[in-house]
Amino acid sequence: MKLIIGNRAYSSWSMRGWLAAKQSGLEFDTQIIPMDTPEWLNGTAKGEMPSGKVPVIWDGDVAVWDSLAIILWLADRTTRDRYWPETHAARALAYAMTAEMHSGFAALRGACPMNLQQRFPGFSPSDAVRADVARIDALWTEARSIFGATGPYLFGDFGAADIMFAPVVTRIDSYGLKVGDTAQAYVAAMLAHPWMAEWTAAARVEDFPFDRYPIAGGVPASGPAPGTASGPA
Ligand SMILES: N[C@@H](CCC(=O)N[C@@H](CS)C(=O)NCC(=O)O)C(=O)O
Repeated sequence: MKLIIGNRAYSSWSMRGWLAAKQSGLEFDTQIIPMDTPEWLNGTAKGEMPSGKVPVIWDGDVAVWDSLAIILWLADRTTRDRYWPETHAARALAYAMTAEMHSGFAALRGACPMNLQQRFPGFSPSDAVRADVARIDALWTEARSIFGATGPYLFGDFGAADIMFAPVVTRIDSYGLKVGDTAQAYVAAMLAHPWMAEWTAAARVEDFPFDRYPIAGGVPASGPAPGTASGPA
């Protein structure tokens, strides 16, 4: 399989596609297509992207684009249990919150683009951003409290819901957004996940010209990657 992604530091959707591919346990190659190059902007770099967007996974001659579709495809290719919790009630919540994440939280997404090369110590969230964060906090707390006994992730074991919320975890960290204790412990667990640490370390040293960033008000997110012994928890 070949996974096509954009800039690791900025492409939240690519992060999901990559985590989904890792979770499959299947062999895959990763191809980075830097965003906003002349070839990206004129479309010539997008020949293998049916929607003109990343991520895309090519499984033989089958293309699957969109991070959620990639999870669904890879769950079919492996087992549903690799991605989704087992009991009906847990699975219902996992499906619903995953879908809510995929189609919602526009205020948070708009105001706090994922950026793994910067932190925003003085960021002041709008009421709309606070409302999105409060809803996410409630969802995470519900999943962790009711279904999270077997491990530190939303439904205990790492799975699709964690993959879908992974970029939000990084935003809470980068923008210093306040969540309750249960959600904060979940953020720490996610940032310490080896795949999150691996992605973040690669994102920190990425050096593609990219005019959309850096974002004003940010400071370099230098130092060890989150999840390492001396990095932020
Ligand atoms: N819903 C899609 C969204 C994919 C998406 O918007 N990707 C962005 C990069 S993060 C993209 O490729 N945008 C095209 C562009 O910037 O030209 C998914 O979940 O994969």
